[in-house]
Amino acid sequence: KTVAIVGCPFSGGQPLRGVDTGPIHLVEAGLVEQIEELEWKVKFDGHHEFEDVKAANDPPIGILKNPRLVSRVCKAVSAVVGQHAKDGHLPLTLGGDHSLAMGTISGSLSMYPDVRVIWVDAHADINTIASTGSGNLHGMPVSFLLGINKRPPPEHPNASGYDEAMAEYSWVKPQLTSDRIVYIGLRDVDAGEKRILREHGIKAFSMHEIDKYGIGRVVEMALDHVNPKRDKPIHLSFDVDALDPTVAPSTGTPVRGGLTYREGHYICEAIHETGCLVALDLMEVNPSLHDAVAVSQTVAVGCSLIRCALGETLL
Ligand code: DIR
Ligand code: MN
Ligand code: MN
Ligand code: MN
Repeated sequence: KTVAIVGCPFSGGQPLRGVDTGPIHLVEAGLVEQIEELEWKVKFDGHHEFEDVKAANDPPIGILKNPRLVSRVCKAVSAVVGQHAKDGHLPLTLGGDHSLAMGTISGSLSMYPDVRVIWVDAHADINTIASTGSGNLHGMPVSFLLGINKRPPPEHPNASGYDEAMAEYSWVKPQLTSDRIVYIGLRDVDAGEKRILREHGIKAFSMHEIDKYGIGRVVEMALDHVNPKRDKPIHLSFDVDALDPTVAPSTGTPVRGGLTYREGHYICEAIHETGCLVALDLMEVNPSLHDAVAVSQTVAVGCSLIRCALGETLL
């Protein structure tokens, strides 16, 4: 049993600096030692350096920001995560912003073509080239993984850039299918994203369903949807902003009304219990936001979620 930590100090998928220091803070808080206590071997050779993939000239494509940088970083992350998976390790990717999941999930798919994705987030991150309002690629990774980017109409701001953007992201094999991803924790979904979720029949458990059924039943229903026999590999992509901002304040796009401390942990514990977890992402910790107390609280909860997904139990 080996966890391979992939530290990704990267912020190019969104406008706020600081999220690139998330992985450094998580490791400095003692994450490696904490995972070792759970009887995993831990492989960590320092944080990823993306200098070699930095595009010299990276003007927006339409309204997409840092499009070449995000693409190249994610492509590099995909190769690293894919290699760890092939080595038989469990890749644990520390973000960094959530655009990185294009890389991590592509990497998982290269080893496990039938991987199931559980996406825990306040946001659906499924905007397309045609639907994005912000042009921030951390709001878009799922659309590339699903291969649902259609050409926008000619009057659209991204219309003229469509071919260039699709060429830049052509390395992302659209291998994920809409029945193999499930969301938990949503509460800030753009109108265009709601349409996409409906159009593709993508299962999502928002905070409304969590209030209605409780987190226990929601996780069970989510697993029943993507993994009814509990025999398929699972990639858990956890955006720390799924948690309520009172629990995880230091993140770039906090949204009120989120998961409680226990609800977040329960998700990780229940996924561990399936025995199907093959890859884990912990994303969007931004240690430059709010005071030192908020930062250490957010970093600590990030470490704690990771430990639970890797088998820490209460008893
Ligand atoms: C919004 C916000 N849907 C966008 N997305 C965020 O920019 O596409 N994702 N914050 O994490
Ligand atoms: Mn390895
Ligand atoms: Mn996200
Ligand atoms: Mn989010």
